[in-house]
Amino acid sequence: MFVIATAGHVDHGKSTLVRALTGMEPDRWAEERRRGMTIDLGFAWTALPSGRTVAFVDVPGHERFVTTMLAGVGPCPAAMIVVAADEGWCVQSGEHLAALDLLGVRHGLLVITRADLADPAPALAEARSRLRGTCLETIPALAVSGVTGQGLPKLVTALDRLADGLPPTDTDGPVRLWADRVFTVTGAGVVVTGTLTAGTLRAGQTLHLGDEPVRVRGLQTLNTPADVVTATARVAVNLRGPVSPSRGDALLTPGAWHLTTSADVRLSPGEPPKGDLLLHIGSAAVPTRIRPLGEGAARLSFARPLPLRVGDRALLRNPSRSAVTTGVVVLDVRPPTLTRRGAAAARGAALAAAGASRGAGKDAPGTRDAVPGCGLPGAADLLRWHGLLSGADLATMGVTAPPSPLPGGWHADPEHWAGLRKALAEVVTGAGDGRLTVEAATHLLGLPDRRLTRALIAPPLTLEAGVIGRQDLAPSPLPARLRQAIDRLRAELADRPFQAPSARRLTELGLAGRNLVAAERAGAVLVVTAGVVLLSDAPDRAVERLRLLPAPFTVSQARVALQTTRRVAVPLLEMLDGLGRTTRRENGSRTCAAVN
Ligand SMILES: Nc1nc2c(ncn2[C@@H]2O[C@H](COP(=O)(O)OP(=O)(O)OP(=O)(O)O)[C@@H](O)[C@H]2O)c(=O)[nH]1
Ligand SMILES: [Mg+2]
Repeated sequence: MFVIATAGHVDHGKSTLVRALTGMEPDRWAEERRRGMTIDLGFAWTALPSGRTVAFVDVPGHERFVTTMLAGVGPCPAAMIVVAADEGWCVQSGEHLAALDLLGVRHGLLVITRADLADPAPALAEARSRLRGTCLETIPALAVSGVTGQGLPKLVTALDRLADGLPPTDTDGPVRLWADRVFTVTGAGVVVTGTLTAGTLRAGQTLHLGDEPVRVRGLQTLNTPADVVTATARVAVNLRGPVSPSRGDALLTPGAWHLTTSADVRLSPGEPPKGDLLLHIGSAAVPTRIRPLGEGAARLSFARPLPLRVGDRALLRNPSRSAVTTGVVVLDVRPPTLTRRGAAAARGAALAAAGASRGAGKDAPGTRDAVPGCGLPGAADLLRWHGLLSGADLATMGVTAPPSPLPGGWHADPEHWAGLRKALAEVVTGAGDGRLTVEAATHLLGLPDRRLTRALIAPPLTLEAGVIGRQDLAPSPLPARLRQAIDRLRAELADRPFQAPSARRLTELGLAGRNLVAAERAGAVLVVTAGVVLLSDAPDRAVERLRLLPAPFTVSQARVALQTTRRVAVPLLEMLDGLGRTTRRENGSRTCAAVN
């Protein structure tokens, strides 16, 4: 299917043309027919000579309904600009063209209609000159009449050719279906309609409405029930459960989108807009504040979270005016806080330079244009800004991750990685006796994954039995008595590593007070909680055993598997939770983390 939105000044004949092409009524409301004008979005479709279906999203031309117009055009890959031969180019012809241009819509047709009322040549010449310099400059043009039908066969052929020239859709990509109509069907519940521009929808699947999971009860496309609908398509999604979406909300593939209340963007050239603004993206119009950062970049803050990706194009509009003067391209959806003096200007400069670095993402082949001469940030840019990101982070931000040499699918900026390596050497050196467990180092560096700490270990750092040391710094020798005490403890715990000795036994062994602190510092023992002392590899060994349990497991199953008492099992599990190696569920049961 091919979806195209109309555009053009009020009363120029958009709906008449859609009606003539499809035999369907795009003006659904009685009030629209009474007033002879489109107020809300209209939907109509027909088969083209090739057999392909074309669906129209018919928008209102009146300046009062510009938000509705933008909601219709926002998700559409192509536009049909309609100009009346007898009236020529008018104010909203220009405003709609500007919006399409700022959105980067570069596929379309210029249709001079009402050609039965006046010679279309002057209107065509005027429109052609207005298109010059926009991304719709070279679209084909035709003259027609929606009343007499003259020129319509040629228009039908031109629509087919336009569809042939559209880039292929990503039917495997994540779904972001912007709701452009929401209604309730008695007995069936809420239905959301929209233009599906990427991905595939299936009846029965779970989607996210914002961050709420919702089940798809049923699907329709063009009034026909379907089990599967692939992009590009007009689709109606019947949702299960007590949800109350509205126009501008998006149905999302779970986990594939980052919802954000702020984003850093590149502004289209010109004076940055000021004051209270509306951001138009997809079918949404969201109150937005702007903070210019210089060099054509700005930080936007939204009144509600939006599913945005790097490369998204959107419009900023002053709500008191119909004209859209500013377009934006999203550069970062997790903008770093700007607290230090000069941070805003530095950020502006960094954003302006985005896309220049090697490995930067080129504008994805799609139906929207990049700002000429300006690339989009790629993985290298995002890593420079964020230091460390997982492959999944990069994907939800809208950037393809290059293969990573790091474990766990992590990606690091080379400079940040070098800084972390230095910081690790420093914390290990500062640890008194120059030894630190991997767990402690992970915590001190604030790293999200112990495997990263391991990957950071390089000479002169060494790793032995879960303890990082320095080969150039001989560990300060423990007093012989303490070493003997530790050896005795090791022997006692050899068979039952989780049977922590009692406080009395620890004292007998000579492992209390300052001796215990020294032994822990040396990485020989682990104080799980006051009075519960195990060997330092206890977390690794515990996870090994817990992994063999069916998940989720209870404390008492864990206690049995670890062959210990609740006195040890409870604080040890809590420590594992804190290390991110187990996850506690609401009912108190636990699972082992996938990343360990
Ligand atoms: N003679 C003639 N009249 C037309 C033609 N197209 C539209 N009209 C008339 O122009 C008026 C406006 O047509 P619409 O199709 O409602 O215009 P529109 O662009 O959809 O208007 P809005 O949706 O309100 O922006 C109606 O009275 C139509 O009958 C045409 O090709 N020839
Ligand atoms: Mg209309």
